[in-house]
Amino acid sequence: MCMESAIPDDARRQLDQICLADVVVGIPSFNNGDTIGHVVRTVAEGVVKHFPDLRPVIVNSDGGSSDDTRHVVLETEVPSPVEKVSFAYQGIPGKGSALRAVFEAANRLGAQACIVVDSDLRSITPEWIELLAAPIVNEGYDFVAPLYLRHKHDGTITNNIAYPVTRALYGQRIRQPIGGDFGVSTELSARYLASDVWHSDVARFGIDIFMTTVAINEGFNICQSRLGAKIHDVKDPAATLGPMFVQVVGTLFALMETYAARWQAIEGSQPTPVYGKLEAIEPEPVAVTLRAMVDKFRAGAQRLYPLWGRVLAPEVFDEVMNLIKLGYDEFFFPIDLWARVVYDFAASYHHARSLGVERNEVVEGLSPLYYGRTAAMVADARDMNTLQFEQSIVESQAQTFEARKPYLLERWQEVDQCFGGQ
Ligand SMILES: Nc1nc2c(ncn2[C@@H]2O[C@H](COP(=O)(O)OP(=O)(O)O)[C@@H](O)[C@H]2O)c(=O)[nH]1
Ligand SMILES: [Mg+2]
Repeated sequence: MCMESAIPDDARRQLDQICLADVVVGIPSFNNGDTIGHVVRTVAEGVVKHFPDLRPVIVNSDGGSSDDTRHVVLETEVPSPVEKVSFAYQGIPGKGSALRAVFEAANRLGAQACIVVDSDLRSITPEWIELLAAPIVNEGYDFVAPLYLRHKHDGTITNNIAYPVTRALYGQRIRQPIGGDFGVSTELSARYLASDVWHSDVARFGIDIFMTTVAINEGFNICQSRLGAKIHDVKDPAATLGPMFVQVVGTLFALMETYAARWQAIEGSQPTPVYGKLEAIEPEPVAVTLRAMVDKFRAGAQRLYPLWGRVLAPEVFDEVMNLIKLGYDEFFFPIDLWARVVYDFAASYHHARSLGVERNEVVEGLSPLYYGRTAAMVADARDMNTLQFEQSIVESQAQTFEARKPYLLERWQEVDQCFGGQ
């Protein structure tokens, strides 16, 4: 196990001077100078307002920003008794390494709760602090996942993969398994730190799915907290989500190996307790370029059809190849086909060696199909508001993934038999 510290020496000394904290609020950052000041101010206001008797420390764990992010954090005034620490973490560059340092700081300070919020948030309010920390501090939960209203074009990796697959595999409905804003107990953050995963994609954007999956499978108490709307610096999936997709899905598939015995025994799913009140708000619109996503799907098909031919079941392959002939205006990608595609890729990741493919090739090979499914989802949701989208698309897709779980089991075992297993 690798035990080196993710916190540089001078920051460790600073933490040792602070000595103790009850609640640590971690803020990972990488070039967020424009937005992080608001996040720091709001966090400080929230802890003082909602937990006046607790000792709070804000920990900014930065990825070596080239803008003024850390300067802004250090210059932002916070009320007493809030303490602030800002450092450039040590380790593989990525959000996961940033959080590793946050967890280490929380454990070093003996904090009973560690909450984390993103540095590009514009919709954060002081109440978020209460909503993320109170279930841990007052009610004994170990993991508080966020529950927010996001625009239908935001969170496409969540909606099309992370949520439906996590729910179908592990039987727990956590709507935002890679949300980014969350709370953890000391026991759970210590469990994360003890895992030998910090040289994998968990050190990057695999961190969120890792945290959620471990919390579910290692018997920790989980709830979701309603935070209202998530408004942050948005990314057009076609332009910027490629590396994140590979890191999230690679980690999701790797964890299917770890917890194979558990998910194979689970049928159906159960709701996760919810904390906080439902607010009726429409999140800010997020622009996406549907054509660019269809183009990525078509280009992927041209480049990757030999891989897709190995990974996909023959009838699934044929159905997918029929989609490349569709024009932009008629483009679709049925949910049931998408579920079988994802399950074929998950099973092929498991059996990569027997199939003569690399695991990372399998994960990367799914990415253009995700663009295809996302384009179709955007088209299907054209006239829908957030709630309609939630019910007609997200929920029904998640149900399809559950209903199709026998297909995954069959594919997982079928290849085992063909190739004698691994
Ligand atoms: N330290 C560090 N933080 C990062 C890195 N990449 C992203 N983050 C932080 O992680 C949070 C989420 O990143 P973001 O790009 O907004 O992802 P998304 O909102 O989940 O799509 C933000 O606070 C970022 O500043 C990185 O490489 N290093
Ligand atoms: Mg963001």
